[in-house]
Amino acid sequence: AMEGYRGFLALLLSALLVGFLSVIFTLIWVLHYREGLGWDGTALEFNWHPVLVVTGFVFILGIAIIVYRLPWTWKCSKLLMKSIHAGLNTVAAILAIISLVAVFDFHNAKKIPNMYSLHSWVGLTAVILYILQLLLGFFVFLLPWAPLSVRALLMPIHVYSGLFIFGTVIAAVLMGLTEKLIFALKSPSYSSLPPEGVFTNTLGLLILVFGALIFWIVTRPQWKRPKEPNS
Ligand code: ASC
Repeated sequence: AMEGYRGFLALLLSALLVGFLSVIFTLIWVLHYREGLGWDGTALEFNWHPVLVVTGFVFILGIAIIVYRLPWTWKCSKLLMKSIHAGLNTVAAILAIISLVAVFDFHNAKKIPNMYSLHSWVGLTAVILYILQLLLGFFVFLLPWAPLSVRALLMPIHVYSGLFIFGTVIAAVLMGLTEKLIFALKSPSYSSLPPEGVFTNTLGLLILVFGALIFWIVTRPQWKRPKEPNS
């Protein structure tokens, strides 16, 4: 059990470090290599899109997925842990929605077409599924009214959907980084591997590694929260 605990801590600290670095890299990208942040219909407003997506939809969602795995919370009530899980996911959903407002607002101000790219289709699919997942989780698992039979039936779907959405977000992020670099890097072009290309490719790899660590942590059966007799 001690060995398992040390392994868990090593993986958790690695995930926190890589997730935190992903957020920092995104900030450095928009503040140093791009034009910075603002809310004025220009590229400064667009830049909120990657910042809010990586902070909310990648980092906070990743933490929300593994929050039941933290051994020191196992003596906390299930209701408290569900509230933390729901609260983190609500914050992530709000950031994801503001990130969409930023990009649509920027497109409309600049007369750039909306919803034509694969990035936008995959990303919007993830946001819609996430909102449905949040509502399902709230009404079925957090509020006390749903019978145990309904909870037991929907729990595997909730777990599967959560991981599917997380994976879909990471796929959308990688496509978004790619298309932004192809659009924005003209001279020197992306194909000549300028410093911004190297930096942002590295950001993409960090996000992929964060996803890999969260997926590993959450799929270890021995790291699951011990189940209470009547829940
Ligand atoms: C819940 C909860 C669980 C599951 C279980 C059904 O609401 O706290 O552990 O649903 O009861 O599998």
